[in-house]
This record gives sequence, C-alpha cells and structure tokens, in this order.
Amino acid sequence: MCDSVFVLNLQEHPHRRFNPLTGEWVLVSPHRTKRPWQGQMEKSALERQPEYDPACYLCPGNPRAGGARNPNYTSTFVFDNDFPALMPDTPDEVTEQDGLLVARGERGICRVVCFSPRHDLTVAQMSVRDLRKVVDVWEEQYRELSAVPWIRSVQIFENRGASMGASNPHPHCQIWANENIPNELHREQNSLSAYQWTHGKCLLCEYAKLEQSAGTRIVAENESFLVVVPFWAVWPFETLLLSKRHLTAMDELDDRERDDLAAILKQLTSGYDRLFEVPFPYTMGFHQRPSDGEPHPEWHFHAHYYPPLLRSATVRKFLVGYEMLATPQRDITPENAAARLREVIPLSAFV
Ligand code: H2U
Ligand code: ZN
Repeated sequence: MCDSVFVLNLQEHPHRRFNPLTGEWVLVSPHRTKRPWQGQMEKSALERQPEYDPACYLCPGNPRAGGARNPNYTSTFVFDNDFPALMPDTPDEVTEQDGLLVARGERGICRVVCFSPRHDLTVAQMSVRDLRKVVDVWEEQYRELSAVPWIRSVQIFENRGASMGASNPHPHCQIWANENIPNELHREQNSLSAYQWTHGKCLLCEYAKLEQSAGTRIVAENESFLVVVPFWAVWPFETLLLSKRHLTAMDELDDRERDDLAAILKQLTSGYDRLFEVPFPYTMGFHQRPSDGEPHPEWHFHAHYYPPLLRSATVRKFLVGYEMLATPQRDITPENAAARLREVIPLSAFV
C-alpha cells in the first residue's frame, strides 16, 4: 500500500469529525467537492417588502390572528405567542406503561419578539444601534423568564426565511421557556460538565483558543466575540458564535459586549446574504446556562446558526437518506466553508 494512505488529509480523505458539544459524529467527504461546479448560482428574485404591511400580524397597530392588536410600537415589541406550543397551566402529570409509553405534562411560556417596527428590514439591514436594543430585550427576557421558579430553560431562536419555517418576513424571533431542559441543551450540558470535570477547564474556552491559533475556520471576530465554522459543522455554512470571555449566559454581558454582539450579528448575517446574493435563510439560537437555579460555571454562552443553503439560492441541503438513518454527512469541508464566508463578510459592521 502507498504510504500516503496513512497520512490522513482532512481536505482529501473521507473522515469522521467529533462534536464535543453533543457527543455525535459527522461524516466529511471532501473528495466529492471535486465534482465541477457548473456555476449554477441561480438568483431568486429579491423580494421587496414594504416598510409597513397592513396585512402583517407583527406590524405596529395591526390586529393579530389571536384577536389582540399590536400597539404603535417604535422600537422592539414583545408579546405572548397567541398560538403557544407550551402553556403555563398544563397539569404536571406523568403517564407510563411498561416503561414504553411514557408521557409527562410540560409547562412553558412562549413569546414573540419583534425586532423593529419596519416590516422590510432584516438583522443584516438593521443598524447596530437598533440591534443593541434587541440584545437588551433578549437579556431582559432571559432574566425575567429565568426568574419564574418552575422554568429551567429559556430558548431564544430566530427562523429566517420561509424555507426555515418563518411564517412572516417581519424581523422577529421566538422564545420558548419551559419546565424541562430540552434535548440539545441537555446534551451540551452533559458534555460541558463532563469536560469541566475531567479537564478542570471550560470546553468552549479551550475550543475558542484552538480556533484562534488555527485561524482556518474563523469567519468574523471582534473584541468580545468569535464566529467560526465549527470543526464538526453539519450544515454547509453552519457557524458557532462564542463569547471570548467566559460568560455563562446573557445576563453576564457587559455594556461593551452587548454592543459587540449586536455588531457581529449584523456582520455575520450581512455576509450570509452576500454569499449567494439572496436573503440567506437560517435557524439561529442562543444556548446559555439552564435556568434551574444552579450556578453552572461549566456553561459558555454561544449561538448556533444553521443555514440550509448549499450551493446557490435554490440548492439546499436535506438531512435525508444516510443522514437520517446513520450519521450526518457533508462534502465541503468546514475550512473551505469558512474561507468562502470570509470572502463575503464585511470587515466592519457598519458597511
Ligand atoms: P415564526 O415566524 O418563527 O413561525 O414565528 C411567528 C410566531 O408568531 C408563531 O409562533 C405567532 C405564531 O404562533 N403568532 C402570534 O402569536 N400571533 C399572530 O397573530 C400570528 C402569529
Ligand atoms: Zn410587518
């Protein structure tokens, strides 16, 4: 056998990468990207939205589907979801049969946060000053919902684009706060605690250091935050946003860090929009300290961006076939994806 077979080249050979946050593996097949690109950068028409849409249930002054009417808000606006997935008064009862049919009532609070009164803006198009107000609202909501005695998890997330399930282009996010720690948070919780226990250090502080010294997966960076395509990314242009300081949650962000968070969110989303010259769809959300009253020193505040687009505005990735039955797989390497994102990320948030 040829010697080179024994030198694993992560840009050439099929390999698995380990996600230390979830304990799962992703299969990377870089050789498949050698298939020629036929330059099919199809551009889907940029939908022009009006500044105010009389039919939008999130625009100021408009009636919502649930019967309530929005105030004439001029900045951000938070309301209780009219069609909540979770409710605060669900009975806390368990049903169980032979350990196989197990169910339990789950209490929760669901809210919607409008980022701006302007129907036509996106995070990428909002000013850093206005995004800073959104950061402040997220922090306030995290604090307020965490203080509810029975709440253990506050999940803030944004679905952007119809293909990611957003029901409305008006810039907004959702918050689902609930009684039990959900799957993803639970997995990360276990990994962060185990790493802290074994190494006496924070998993994500150590990971951030490795990424800073490697540089190859960095996409954007400011004084307070680092954005990388994680080594174990599943989605083609998935990114992980990490606070540089060891913060367990948003309520520990100082004034400067709040501004820097607003700035880097704008920078990253502007880059995404430039990649295929379309408003880039994604699901993003923050992961932070569970709200169960424990201090959780092992937690490290971060955000995940999961965009589905692969090669153009219309070619997206689906987690199907082998990925559903076995393990997620990607062709373009995280290093390659990061290099492409770096080319389109504006150097300053104010561009
Ligand atoms: P998405 O775009 O991510 O689906 O978020 C919009 C949320 O807004 C959705 O959860 C809620 C939906 O239940 N909603 C209201 O609370 N009131 C309305 O009048 C329409 C939509
Ligand atoms: Zn609107």
